Amino acid sequence: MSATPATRPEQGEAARVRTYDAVVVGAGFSGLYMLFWLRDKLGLRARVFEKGKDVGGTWYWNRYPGARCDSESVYYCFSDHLSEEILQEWNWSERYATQPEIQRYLRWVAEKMDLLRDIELNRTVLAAHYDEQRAVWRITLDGDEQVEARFFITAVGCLHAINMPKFPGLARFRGRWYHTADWPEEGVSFAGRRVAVIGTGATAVQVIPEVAKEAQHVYVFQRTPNHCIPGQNRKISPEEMAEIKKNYKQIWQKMRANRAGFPYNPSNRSALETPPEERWRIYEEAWQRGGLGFGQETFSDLLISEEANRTAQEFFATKIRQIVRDPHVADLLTPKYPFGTKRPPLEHGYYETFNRPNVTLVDVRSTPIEEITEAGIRTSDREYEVDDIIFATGFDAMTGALFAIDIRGRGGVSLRERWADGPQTYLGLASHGFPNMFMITGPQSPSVLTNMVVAIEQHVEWIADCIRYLRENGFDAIEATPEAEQQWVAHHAEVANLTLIPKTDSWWVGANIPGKRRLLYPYVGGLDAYRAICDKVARAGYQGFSLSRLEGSRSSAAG
Ligand code: N01
Repeated sequence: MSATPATRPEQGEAARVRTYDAVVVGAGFSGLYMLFWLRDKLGLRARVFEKGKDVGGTWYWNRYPGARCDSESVYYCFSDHLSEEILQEWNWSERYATQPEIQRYLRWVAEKMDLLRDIELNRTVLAAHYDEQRAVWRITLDGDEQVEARFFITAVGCLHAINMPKFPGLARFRGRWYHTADWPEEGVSFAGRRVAVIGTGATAVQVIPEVAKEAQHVYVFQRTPNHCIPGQNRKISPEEMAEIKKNYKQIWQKMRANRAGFPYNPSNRSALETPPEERWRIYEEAWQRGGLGFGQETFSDLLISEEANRTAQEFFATKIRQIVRDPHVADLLTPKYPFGTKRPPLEHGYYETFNRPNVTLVDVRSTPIEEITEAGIRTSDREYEVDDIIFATGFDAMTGALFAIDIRGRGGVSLRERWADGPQTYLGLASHGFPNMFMITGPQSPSVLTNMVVAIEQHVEWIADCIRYLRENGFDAIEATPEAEQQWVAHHAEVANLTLIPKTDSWWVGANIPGKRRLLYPYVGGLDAYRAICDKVARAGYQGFSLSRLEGSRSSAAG
C-alpha cells in the first residue's frame, strides 16, 4: 500500500502527452469514488487531478471555525460498495462530524484504497477540448502540460467557485480578510479582535458562534435570515456505532430509496389537515430531534402549499422569539420567505449567540453595505470599524466550477457559451455536443438537495456502468441527443415549478450571483425517482444517447 500521491512528471517527460482512459477533475468524495470504480472495478488507466494540496474537495477548502457536516456523519460516508472493511473499521465521534474529522476520513480512505498513486495534487485543470476525429479529450494542466483521455469526468463539486461580492474599497482595508471557502491552513485567531462576518447562510451560521466565543466583538452583516434547524449534536458512543454498523445494509437500502438520500421516514400528513395542537407537537418533536429531516418528517405539503408552509414559518418565528431576548433582533432573524425554499442551515447555538453582549446584528437589507473602508465597513447608515472581515458569502454554485475550466466540445463550442441561457443537460450527467464527458452531481441532477454521498455513489456507478457498456460493445463515444436533452430540461423545469422553491431568491436558483440565469439548478424530483429514470435509460441501451464507433455511428435503442 502506498500513501504517497502521484507526482507530476519531469519536464522532459511532460513534453510527451500522457494518455489515459479517463481523467477525473477533483479528489473529493466524488473523485475518489470515481477513481476506485474506473481503476479497480473496470481496470482502466485513470488519473485524478486535484487543485488542493490534499484530497478532500469541499472538506479540504472549507476549514473555517465551526465547519462541520450538516448531514449525520454515519450517513455521510462511503457505503459497502466501496469497501465493507472501510465501512466497518471507521468510527464517527459525533452526530455531525467536524471538518478535520471528515478530512481525516477521506485521507484515510485514499490511503487504504491505495488511490493516492493515481492522484496528482496541486494540479489545476485549465482546459479540456474534445478532438472529434479521435474521440479523445485533450486536457491542459497548469504548467501548460497536456494529457489525453477518452473520457473526461468532472468531480469538481457543486460548491467550489467562490462568490466574492464586489464591494468597492477592499484593497484599501487595513485589517485581515478571509473567505470561508479558502481558509488559511494554519487557522486564524480572533482573540481580542473586532470581526465582521458578511452573510448568514449555512456557513456563517456555523462560523458566527465560534468566532463570537473568542472575538472582542462580532458584527454580523445579514441580508436574508434563514430557518435554522437545531443540530442537536452529540457524541456517538461505541455501542451506538457498533449498532449502526450492524444495520448498515438496511440503512443504505433506505437511503437509496429516499428522495433526499437519508434514512428518514417521510411524512404523508398534510400540515393543513392536521389540527393546530397536533401540528405544533409534530414540529416540536422534529425540533427536538434536530437535523435536516425536519422538512421531510413533519408534513408532506410544506413545499407545495404556501398556506401549509406558513404553519412552519410561524413555528420558527415563535422559536426564534423564545430564544433571542431582544424582540427587534428576533424579528430581524425571522425569515419572511417559505421554509425549505432556501437550504435551511443547521445551527449549534446560533440564535443564542445573539444574546451575547459582544454580538451585533446589522441589517444590510435596510442599510446596504456601500463600501469597505480602511478601517472597516460602511453601510448606508454608518461605518463599522473592524480588525477582520470574514466573507461567508457562498459560491457561484453548480456551474461556477465547471465554467472555471475552458471546456470545449465538438466544433470547439464552449460549455459556458452553450449554457449561456442556463444548463443544457441530459440527466445532469451529460450535455449534447460534449461526447464522453460526464458530470458527477452536475446541474439538473438531485445533488445538493440530497445527502451528497448517496447522490455521488449513484452517479459514479451509473457512469462506470456506462463506460463498461461502451467498451464491451466496442463504442468509442457517447453523446446526449438534443431531443433527450430538451426533454430533460423541460421535465426538470416542470417539476421545479410544482414546488415553491423557484419563487425564493437563493443560490439554488442562482440569485446570489449578479447576472446569473435565474432557474432552479438542482433537480427537485427526488433521488429515488431520479435513480429509477437513470436505471431505465441504461437498461434501454442508453436511451437518449447516441453511441458511435470512430468509423461510424448508431443511435441508441430508443434514440
Ligand atoms: O453560502 P450561502 P454558504 N451582500 O450562499 C450573503 C452548503 N454548506 O457558504 O441570502 C450581503 O448560503 C447571502 O445573503 P442572501 C449548504 O448547502 C454545507 O453559507 O443572498 N450579503 C447569504 O447570507 C449551503 O447552503 C455545509 O441575501 C451577501 C450568505 O452571504 C451552501 O453550502 C456547511 C452578499 C451566503 O450564503 C452554501 O452556504 C456549510 C452581498 N453582496 C455550507 N452576497 C455542510 O455542513 C452574499 N451575501 C454540509
